[in-house]
Amino acid sequence: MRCKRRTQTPMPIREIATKPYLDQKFGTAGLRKKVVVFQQPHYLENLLQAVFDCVPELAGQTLVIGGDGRYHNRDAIQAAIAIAAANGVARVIVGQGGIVSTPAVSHLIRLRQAAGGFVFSASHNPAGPDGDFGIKFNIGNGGQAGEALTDAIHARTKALSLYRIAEGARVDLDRRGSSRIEATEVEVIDGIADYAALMQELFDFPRMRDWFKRGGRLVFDAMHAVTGPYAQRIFVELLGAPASSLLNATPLEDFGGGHPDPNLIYARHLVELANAEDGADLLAASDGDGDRNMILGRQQFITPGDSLAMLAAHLHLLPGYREGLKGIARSMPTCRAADKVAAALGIPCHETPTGWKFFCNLLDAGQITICGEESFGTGSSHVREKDGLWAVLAWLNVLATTGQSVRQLAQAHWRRHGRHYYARHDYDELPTAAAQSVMDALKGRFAELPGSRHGDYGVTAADEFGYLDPVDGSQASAQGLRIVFGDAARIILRLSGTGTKGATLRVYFERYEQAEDRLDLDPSQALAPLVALAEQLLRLAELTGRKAPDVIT
Ligand code: VG1
Ligand code: CO
Repeated sequence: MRCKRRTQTPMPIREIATKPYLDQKFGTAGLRKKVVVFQQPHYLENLLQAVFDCVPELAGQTLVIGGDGRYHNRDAIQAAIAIAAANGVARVIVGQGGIVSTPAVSHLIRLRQAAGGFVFSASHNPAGPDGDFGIKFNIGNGGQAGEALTDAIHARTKALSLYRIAEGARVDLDRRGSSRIEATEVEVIDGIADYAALMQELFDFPRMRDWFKRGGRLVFDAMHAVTGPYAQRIFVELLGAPASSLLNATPLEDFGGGHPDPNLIYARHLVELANAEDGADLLAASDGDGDRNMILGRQQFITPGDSLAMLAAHLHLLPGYREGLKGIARSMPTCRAADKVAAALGIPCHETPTGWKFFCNLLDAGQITICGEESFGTGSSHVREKDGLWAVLAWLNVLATTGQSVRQLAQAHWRRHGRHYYARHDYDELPTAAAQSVMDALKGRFAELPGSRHGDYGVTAADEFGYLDPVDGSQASAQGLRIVFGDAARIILRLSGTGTKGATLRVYFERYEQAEDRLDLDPSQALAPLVALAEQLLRLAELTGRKAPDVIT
């Protein structure tokens, strides 16, 4: 038996005094704050200690750590390793350079049977010294901690007076290999390889290689965030796409000053490329931490809700999904296109609150195979996070397998299932009271609205969405307000849970059309009557003082 030296360690484990923090509450996806907030002495340490206190099984087990490469990523990772070591974690697995995308962290947790993982990211929120930072904590199934746990962590952060840390511990994040801090083994790994291997199990790589050989053209924009190296490995090295297929593929600490949010505003240049005469066959982008995706084809933007529905309709053609789909889920504000596909396939379609964590129980219980959100999130049972590159590969595989273009696939889909025109209007950085007043005013009209008519639309229901998890019976209340006009349309209102300044009000519009001559309308014109109606019903200009939304996606 080997004898462990326990005294005179070079990196003593210290208990350091901290004050309780009151603002460490997790939102829709982790905790997000300005970088300067995270840079306060003991702030991150306090939060991490609260996690270790609330998840005692991390001691003696494996912890995965990754991040999106943004400013403060490396410092946060060093702190997390030192605190993990002081809290008895047996093994820390961290991505080289601190780079691991959110879906790849989810996969690593599952692959290495870790007890949990940290993702340091504020997703698409701008980065840099004046930007945002964030942390997500994922549990052993690879999914984000649920509300019961994050509430317990929050309670703990408000009570802590000490945290434990292996003082002075520093790991060379750029060199792959193992080292030790006290009794903890720290493994710096290639954060791309295991994820790329998983994609090769799910998708038909030879067929996609062939698609490129036959002249198929892809443009993928990594927006200077985490997916650059993944795209390089998968599209260029494994699939043989020309290197010129990739835009902004080097991760930068400030994301190049940009806003890596793949949508019609922040990835506008892709829309222009798609509309160009000689546009590529598939154009796509991902966000800061690699979990979102935007899909376009030549002359055709695919809304996230349509992407979910169209992928659901074709998924059985792809190697990892030959057995067919068990079920589909979408977040409540996501358009109901997926419901039509589920009905046609004779499988259930679940409606969940916003935030990927609500899909995880359904995925774990084997009740769904694919799920998605209107916010450019799509994913499947392969991990417990939404997965941007997965969605791009799924589309690529569908194109390669069917031989059809994105536009042909979309049009055939709408002819069969009808089309859901869709848009989201965001009012950013509102005073909290103004945002709340819009919500309250609508709630105040819930009794009178059902049965009322407004132009072409009759209200069939007006309510606040709540969710009863069919797997564990947990409940989530106050998950958004809905005005439902039967199958024809919906207007939905929610307050964001990811912002770092003021309140963000989101208004979602959905209009369904089945008539052959209404399948190819200009989306913003198709939605104009509903937008006008919302202005009347919600008094947005009056209550917010804003003439128009800040962002339309
Ligand atoms: C937004 C989106 C939601 C998404 C969440 C996290 O939340 O609406 O659909 O799951 O961001 O996305 P909210 O509460 O601001 O509406 V991301 O790419 O973390 O990581
Ligand atoms: Co994200």
